Amino acid sequence: HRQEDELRQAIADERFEIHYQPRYRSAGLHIIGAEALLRWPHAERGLLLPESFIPLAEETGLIATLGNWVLRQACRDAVAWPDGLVVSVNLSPLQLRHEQLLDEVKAALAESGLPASRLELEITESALLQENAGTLALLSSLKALGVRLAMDDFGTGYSSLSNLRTYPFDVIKIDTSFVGGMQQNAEDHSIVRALIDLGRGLNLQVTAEGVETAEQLRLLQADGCTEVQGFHMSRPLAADALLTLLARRT
Ligand code: G
Ligand code: G
Ligand code: MN
Ligand code: NA
Repeated sequence: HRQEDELRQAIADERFEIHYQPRYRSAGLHIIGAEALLRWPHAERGLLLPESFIPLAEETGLIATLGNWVLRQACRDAVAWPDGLVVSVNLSPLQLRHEQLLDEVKAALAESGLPASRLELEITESALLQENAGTLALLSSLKALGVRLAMDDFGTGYSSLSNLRTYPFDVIKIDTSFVGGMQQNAEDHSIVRALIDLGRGLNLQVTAEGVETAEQLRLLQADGCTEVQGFHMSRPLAADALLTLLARRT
């Protein structure tokens, strides 16, 4: 239980950081928002990435408290950004099972003063595995608040197109793995194009994630992908570094 105790203590002491990866409109590469990515600066082990502690947080139920901290901190940070920029927060599937999520989102918006339209919640399809009336009601209530909903890692895992019909998503985020392969691999490029067309047909925004090269960006622009995110434009940045970048741009 040593790791669990350590995680519990770090949550109690709020010893986490959020890094923000800018998201851009493909045409002109204007920043339109940023994705909140959780980091744990650890005294002995360095800056820990989510995959090294989110699973433990999920197993122990600590994700509820940690996820709520991320939500509140991301809203507080995003209020300082130029008007209209959207902050995207990743939700664990377990957070969608908790009835208090709706109230926590309302509270995070109210206490920060961030307009609901500037908060986007990213959900992976594993969260939607069991058709669940509670999940649909929750997502509909979040949507009714004015929050945006993004389907994350689209095309991987348990993808089902019916999720796009059932749930009120605003955005599809095309998974890094397809974007990473599109330059060398005709199949990956075909999948990316199909997802872009699907988004257009369903009136959803499409964000391509994991854009690492100028050529990938060019292909995505040519294919009509409206939004891009990735190391080619910017790595995830500490909150103050993002503010510096935004100040230089506006
Ligand atoms: O940069 P990156 O290594 O941060 O993110 C790795 C994974 O961790 C991604 O799948 C991302 O969705 C997830 N992740 C990042 N931040 C959070 C968070 O605050 N909550 C949850 N549940 N997942 C996160
Ligand atoms: O939430 P999601 O699973 O989409 O998490 C995004 C992940 O992708 C994070 O771990 C983030 O650091 C990572 N990422 C962001 N941009 C790039 C990129 O250009 N290339 C790769 N390989 N990963 C990226
Ligand atoms: Mn994400
Ligand atoms: Na993703």
